[in-house]
Amino acid sequence: MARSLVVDVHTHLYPPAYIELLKERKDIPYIRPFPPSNQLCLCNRPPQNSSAQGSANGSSKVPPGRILYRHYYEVDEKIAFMDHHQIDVSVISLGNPWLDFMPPDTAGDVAIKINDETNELCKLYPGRLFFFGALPLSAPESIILAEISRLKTVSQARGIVMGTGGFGEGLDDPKLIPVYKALAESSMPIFLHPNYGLPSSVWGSRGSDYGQVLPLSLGFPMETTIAMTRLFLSGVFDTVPDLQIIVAHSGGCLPFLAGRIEACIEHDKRLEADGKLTSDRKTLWDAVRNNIYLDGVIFDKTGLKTAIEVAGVDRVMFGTDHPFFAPLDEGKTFPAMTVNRDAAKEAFPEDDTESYDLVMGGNAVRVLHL
Ligand code: 5CU
Repeated sequence: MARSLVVDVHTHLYPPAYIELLKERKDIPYIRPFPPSNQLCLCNRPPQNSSAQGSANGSSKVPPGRILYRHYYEVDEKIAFMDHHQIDVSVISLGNPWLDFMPPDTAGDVAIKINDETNELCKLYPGRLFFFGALPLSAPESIILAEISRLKTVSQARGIVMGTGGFGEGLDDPKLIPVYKALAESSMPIFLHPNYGLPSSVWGSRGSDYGQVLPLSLGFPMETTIAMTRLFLSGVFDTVPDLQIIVAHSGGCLPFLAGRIEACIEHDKRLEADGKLTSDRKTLWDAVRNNIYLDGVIFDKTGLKTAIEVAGVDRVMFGTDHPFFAPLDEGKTFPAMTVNRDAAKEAFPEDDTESYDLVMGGNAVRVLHL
């Protein structure tokens, strides 16, 4: 029997133009070597502990950020990874922090350059590569809206990728409504991904002893959870009912905490006084089943089953987070692929291949028109 398509919706590529941009920078995000090593490192997010700060000053054994291996920027490495892991199609996205740091006057042109370059890379492998475009969020609104309408005509684009910062005030910022409306009208989903984590004080004075574990395993998902909860509370899904968001890392803690968030809403005097607790209000459960998709990058069947139970089997999509989570032994097989695939296998009874196929690719093909 023919194997169903496997689609990876959470997989990053920093195209060459972006790499060049980061090499020219002195502030994070940047790319540079940390002597005595001459290997280039990608420092893409603020250091969240003193060890990262120390190594940025050259005083730690572990260089900050990630060593910039070819698989971060070479499209043939992406295809080799896909072939090795039997991934048929990838919807690539620029990795964090996207274009968040760009000066307002150049962000628009850089977005066009990066998006067009990514589109050309995708076209080299017909049927196998699509992408989520990057938006020039620091530019004036007219430039952002122009890039959304342009992306609609770019052959391999299937939505946009963005972080939780928005214009700097988070995703519940009313100034973002025109952007959300334009995306909804263009049927372009947002792939929402974290970058900034939580304030480093949260990790305590010994946080650096644990490498990147705390910011990556807890900071990233909590950042996403808080951003999505604020977005929901602001009523964006009422104002823009067709907005669709694919949330990274299975929605952070959103599936697990949805009941508690709802209970807090139902017991809130301020929301009641503001007339927000009407019987026909859109609940978080409604939003998760109508506006939100979750990727499957959660690394275990327990989290994945919760995501599927909360969002529905038709709203969860497999991902790998490649090239991040590279094996420490530099081997070819990425556990980030096999563990997430196995979680999907274990989430369903063995004979329920239909559900497995939906999560592994069917949902992405349907939703993203692949
Ligand atoms: O491991 C990391 O640093 C990251 C990152 O920065 N971005 C991402 O998408 N995954 C892992």
